[in-house]
Amino acid sequence: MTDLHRLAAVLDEAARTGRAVPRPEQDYDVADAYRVQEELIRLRLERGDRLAGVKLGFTSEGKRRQMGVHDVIFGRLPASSAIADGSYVDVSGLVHPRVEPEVVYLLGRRIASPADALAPDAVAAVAVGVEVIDSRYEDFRFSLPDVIADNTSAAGYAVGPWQPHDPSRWNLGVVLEIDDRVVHAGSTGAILGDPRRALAEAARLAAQVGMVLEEGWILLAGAATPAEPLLPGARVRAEIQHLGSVSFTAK
Ligand code: OOG
Repeated sequence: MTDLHRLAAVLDEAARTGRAVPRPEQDYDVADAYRVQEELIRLRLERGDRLAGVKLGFTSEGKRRQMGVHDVIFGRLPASSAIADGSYVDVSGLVHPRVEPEVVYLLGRRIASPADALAPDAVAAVAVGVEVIDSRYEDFRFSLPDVIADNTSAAGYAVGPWQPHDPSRWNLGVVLEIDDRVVHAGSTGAILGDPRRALAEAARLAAQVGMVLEEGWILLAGAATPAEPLLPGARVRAEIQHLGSVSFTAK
């Protein structure tokens, strides 16, 4: 466990300095990786941050193929990494950021078990989002435990205007644009085969690590398309059919 504590400190430092680190040499499993993630988040909360929600990763085939990883993963979203819709975002402190379009759910109740995720008031609203991911590992290369330990590469998230949740609209067109050019297009149906499964999946993974999802938190359901490098000056915009759009500019 000492080594795992050290890994959390190394990843925390890498995120704060924007300097990539080599992958750990030690072997550790997924359960240990979630312990590292918890410790990494504890360090942030100790510095005054709070949790705004959680995220899923590798929920679409496009992302799994891009990264060569095959299981759904779960990460935590510090409130300080929120990006206001329409704002300018300083990306100079990041290592090698990428962006990806997301479906975002607003939780309408506390979810302590996968059964709670099926309650009619579990989702209060839905929005289009953009996640900024930034692996703290050199060359954006990692094993499944490595990326879990690194809080699933989470680095920032922007959420568009909240919309009423209409569960019958689950298979919607998604585009990611950079500088008014479409760089990826897909469908929300690519997320777990149906994005309505995302909340139960998040509840299952949260329960495994002894975590409760709180009312008012957000859930990023995982990118529906591969990720795209984010360079300074880029104007990023994501749109989901019927949900509207969200944008920001990197500086
Ligand atoms: C891990 C994060 C993946 C998603 O939506 O699939 C993710 C990574 O690709 O570095 O957030």
